[in-house]
Amino acid sequence: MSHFVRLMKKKDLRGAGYWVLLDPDKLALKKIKQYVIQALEAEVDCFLIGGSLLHTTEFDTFVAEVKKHADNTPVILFPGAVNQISPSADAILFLSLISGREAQHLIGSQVLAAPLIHRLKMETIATAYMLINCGKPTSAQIISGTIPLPCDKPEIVVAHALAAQYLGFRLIYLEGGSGADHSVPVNIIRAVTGAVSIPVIVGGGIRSAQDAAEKVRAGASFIVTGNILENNSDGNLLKSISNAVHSLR
Ligand code: 1GP
Repeated sequence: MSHFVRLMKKKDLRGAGYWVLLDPDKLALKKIKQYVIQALEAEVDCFLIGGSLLHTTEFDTFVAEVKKHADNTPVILFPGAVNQISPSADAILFLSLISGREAQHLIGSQVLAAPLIHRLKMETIATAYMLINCGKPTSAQIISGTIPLPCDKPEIVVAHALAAQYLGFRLIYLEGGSGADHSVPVNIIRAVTGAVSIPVIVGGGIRSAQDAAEKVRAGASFIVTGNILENNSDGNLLKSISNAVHSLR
């Protein structure tokens, strides 16, 4: 069974999925075991690995270390660039930044990555990635050189989401940006999930169980958090978000 199917089955079972993003630039390698165990104790459904930049020379080691401690929880690449591919991962979100009009992020990087992914026989999950303006300029926006979609124009976001579905993407990712002032507004999520039938991931700026729960109630299939892992050493916040995500619908 593919990892995509496993994630979908788990989501159907638990109401929604809770995914945790591990950014190799933000998390020290020697603390990975502790972070992964904390996340597993919170019963997260998937580990994403990636970031807008890559300062570390130890990307492969980082992914292998996560995989070593992740038990059966999938470890999936969420690459900010072509240099974030590792054979240790279970699968890759094969992203296209469809909120922008910049050819390199729509198709250029994907062409560069494809032969390596083919050689690794890695599972790909075609994901339409959309940046939504959630307050302040984010790393993803600056590094990609693209303008995020306005958060007060749901019809524009819906048009992009529909185009993604018609193009055959398997997932839509609504990204507020790591550390965003506020998370993607629920009216945007409701509008998108009301229009498309493919699952929607929401991430960026989610810092409370209540916020995560609202996203799921609005129709999000998967919730992603990143920053809170390194900022909450006791893991209680992770647990409360996980409970909220898994106890709805
Ligand atoms: C993943 O960018 C997010 O979509 C992570 O955002 O670090 O704000 O949780 P945070």
